[in-house]
Amino acid sequence: MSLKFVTAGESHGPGLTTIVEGMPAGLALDREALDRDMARRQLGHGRGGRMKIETDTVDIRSGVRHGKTLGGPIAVLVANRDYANWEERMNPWPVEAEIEEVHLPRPGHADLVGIQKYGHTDVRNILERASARETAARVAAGSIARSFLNRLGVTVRSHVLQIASVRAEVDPQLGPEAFDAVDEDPVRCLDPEASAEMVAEINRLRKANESLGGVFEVRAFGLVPGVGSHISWQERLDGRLAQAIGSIQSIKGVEIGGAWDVAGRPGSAAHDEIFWSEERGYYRETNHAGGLEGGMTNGETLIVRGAVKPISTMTKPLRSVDTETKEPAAALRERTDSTVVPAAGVVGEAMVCLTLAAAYREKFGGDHIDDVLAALAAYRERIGWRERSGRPER
Ligand code: EPS
Repeated sequence: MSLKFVTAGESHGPGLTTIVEGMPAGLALDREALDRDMARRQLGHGRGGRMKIETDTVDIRSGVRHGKTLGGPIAVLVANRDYANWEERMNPWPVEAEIEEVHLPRPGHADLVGIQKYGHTDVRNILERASARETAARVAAGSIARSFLNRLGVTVRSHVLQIASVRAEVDPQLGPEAFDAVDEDPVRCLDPEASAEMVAEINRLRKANESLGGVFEVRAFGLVPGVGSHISWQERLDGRLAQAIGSIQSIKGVEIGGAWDVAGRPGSAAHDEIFWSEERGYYRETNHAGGLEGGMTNGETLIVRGAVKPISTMTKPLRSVDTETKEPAAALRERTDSTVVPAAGVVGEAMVCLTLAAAYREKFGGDHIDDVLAALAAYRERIGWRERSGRPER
């Protein structure tokens, strides 16, 4: 059994679509919980005017009946309300009006390489699909995956570690409950002092027409050991997570656990020593590995981070070239966000949920959710696994 998902849609087209295939039957989905994830992706100080236009919700078109999955592909639509303002420019069919082409590629965006590769003259044919608007569809799919994981006792959370040069101090041992109020913080940061500095930095750099990058962290609690595998490169969960996080728009780096720090330590200070007690079974007192050893979960909290580059649409555009005249020109200047790091954390959660859900589907199989739960219980019994901090919510 495998879990797959695909997204379709352009930023200013009629809407986004995702199809999630491989969910077991009988899984309860909560419409409000799905819409809550959609709204969480729209949060964060530093977003632009577009977020005032959109109120993203999931419109389920197949695969679910009376709130439970049927076992078939689940199709979800997310409407683009802004399409009303773009109906001529983005219409799937020919229109009467003369539509001006975009010829000013932005450094850092897909614009220039995209028109070369796909043979377009209009940069809009590239930027519409390359846009991070697509992440709304990923979050819809990820929220379905999250519902599945929650039933298996797995909780996935995120927070912002850094915006521009401001870095938060966050205890690596925090449990899932520490994240309960993170969405109430303007930049989804757990360190109030750093949060205030991040907001000030966004305000300062926004006035200077700058965009800002940063780092988010995703943690998954309640995982059993042995999800993923050491036996082949495709099955190594660290590699799969790196691909999933690295595929998010604007991500330029992925870190598992404290990887960049660990790289500079001697071996004796880099690994998580193994202990055993009657009450806890096997456990560790540190988690430098970020919950992964040999491409498999080891039962500790999974920790994965994404480095987000500053958004490449600039209000004070960088130098570029007009692709028609080949003359020097300022890059395209469009309405934009100053920073998306808080939202990127929510997208990171979605990608981690989808990756973990896929690995759980492969390991435990099952056509009905009760089959999955029975297989999981039998496995936990076999390895003598004790309950950990995951907290089923819905
Ligand atoms: C984006 C540009 C902005 C963002 C958009 C991603 O869109 P617009 O040009 O319409 O203002 O708001 O993100 C979203 C719409 C979203 O839902 O996250 C880009 O160029 O990538």
